[in-house]
Amino acid sequence: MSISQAIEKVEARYAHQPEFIQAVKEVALTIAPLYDAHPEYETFKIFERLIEPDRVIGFRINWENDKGEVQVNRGWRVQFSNALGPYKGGVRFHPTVNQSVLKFLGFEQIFKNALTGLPMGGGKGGSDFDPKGKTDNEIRRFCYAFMRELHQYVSKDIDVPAGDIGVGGREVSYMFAMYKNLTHEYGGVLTGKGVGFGGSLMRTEATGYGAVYFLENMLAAQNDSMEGKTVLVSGAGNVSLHAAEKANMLGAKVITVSDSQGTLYDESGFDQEKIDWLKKQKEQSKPLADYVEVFGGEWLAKQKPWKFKGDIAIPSATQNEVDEDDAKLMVENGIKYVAEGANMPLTAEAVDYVCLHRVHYAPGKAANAGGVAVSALEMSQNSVRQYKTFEQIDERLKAIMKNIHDCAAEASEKYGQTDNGYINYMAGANIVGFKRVADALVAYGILN
Ligand code: NDP
Ligand code: 2IT
Repeated sequence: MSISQAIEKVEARYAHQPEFIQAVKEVALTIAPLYDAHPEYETFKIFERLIEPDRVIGFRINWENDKGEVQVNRGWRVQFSNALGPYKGGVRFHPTVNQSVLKFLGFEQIFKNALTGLPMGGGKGGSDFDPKGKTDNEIRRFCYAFMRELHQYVSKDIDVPAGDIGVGGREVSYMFAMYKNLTHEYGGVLTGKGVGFGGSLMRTEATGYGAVYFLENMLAAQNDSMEGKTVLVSGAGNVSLHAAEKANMLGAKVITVSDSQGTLYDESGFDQEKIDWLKKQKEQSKPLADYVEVFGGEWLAKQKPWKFKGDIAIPSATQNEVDEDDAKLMVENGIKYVAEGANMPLTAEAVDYVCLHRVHYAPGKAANAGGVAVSALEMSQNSVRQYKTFEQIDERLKAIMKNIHDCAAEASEKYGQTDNGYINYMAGANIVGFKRVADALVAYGILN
């Protein structure tokens, strides 16, 4: 079955899973030069195999709210591919979670994890549980109930979940506690654990910092740097605020963050004091809009950040947050670099638009791989039962992000995707990630 036939099959079989189709098509349409150069991939039906997860585990989660009322949610774990290591990927708690979203995330995770060069397969999990407005007791009861189901399917050598939207250090700790309670095993089953009971230093910062390290490499490839650049960030969660923090540390000026309620604009830029305030505010689930009373700036209810002028955009909230109209605004407003902090924040049309206008574009599976890379470092620290310093992890993270950048850039050149100095990071990253997984699958024969 050719790649185009495989796409047709996915479209017919999973017509009700648009995000999954979108993620599959992006990979399919960019790996053709690699596929053509490796006839064994077709013989072994590698693409056809990789678009079907090893398994999708679904379950029901019963839990009790503070009023003692029984609540019912749905949960899943998509174990996509363990060709390169244990299934690895985050857990998302958000009302929009469904199988399409988790399959797109799990599919991308296979290639992202391969790009890190560390031994991890790809997976993703989550629930349609909405953490908004829930008390700490309710979050705890939900996390316990979620892991009561999930624990049967995961372990440090089988499948290692972590955080994602709606799941941070607090939730991982509750889930880890339940896993330990049920299995009597104190190991590296989840990453993003608290530092002091198995967590790695820098895991919290890793995705946002890593995205900015990736940007530094993109800029360096154009003889440019972060210094003095104006940056638009979307989202105000873990990835966004750490991306803003690192960009600020490197001398750039971040003028926007946002959340599901709107955009916060501060033309003087978010310095460390303001970022610390934002972190605290979001941690307490309080409105971003309160910022204006404390520091000034402007709150734009129900608006996105892309109407402002800038050099760099780091969309870091959620999938498909940037549509073609937003991409047009970015180009009009002078954006020259887009690094995806979130997974698939640009629609396919938005990607086409920015690339057509020669905006340097780093897809999430390359730019936001720093989080899962430090998760892999957490797994290895758990295995040897020794911990590295913040500086040691930071050095590793920088080296990993540089390596991902350089491998993607080289593949773009090698497979004829670089056009007059314009590097196609999407094609490069997909080719490198896909090749690593495909070569392992060919070596295994037809198992996996
Ligand atoms: P958080 O839960 O910490 O923050 C999510 C942020 O995005 C919040 O500001 C939230 O706003 C906003 N947001 C979420 N959904 C929507 C929506 N439907 N519309 C508008 N805004 C929305 O999540 P993370 O920072 O961890 O994750 C952000 C993105 O980064 C996701 O795509 C995730 O998959 C990706 N990612 C995360 C990694 C990690 O290590 N955490 C690693 C790699 C990628 P509000 O607070 O109002 O809900
Ligand atoms: O999308 C992602 O890479 C994550 N949410 C982090 C996954 C992980 O296992 O650290």
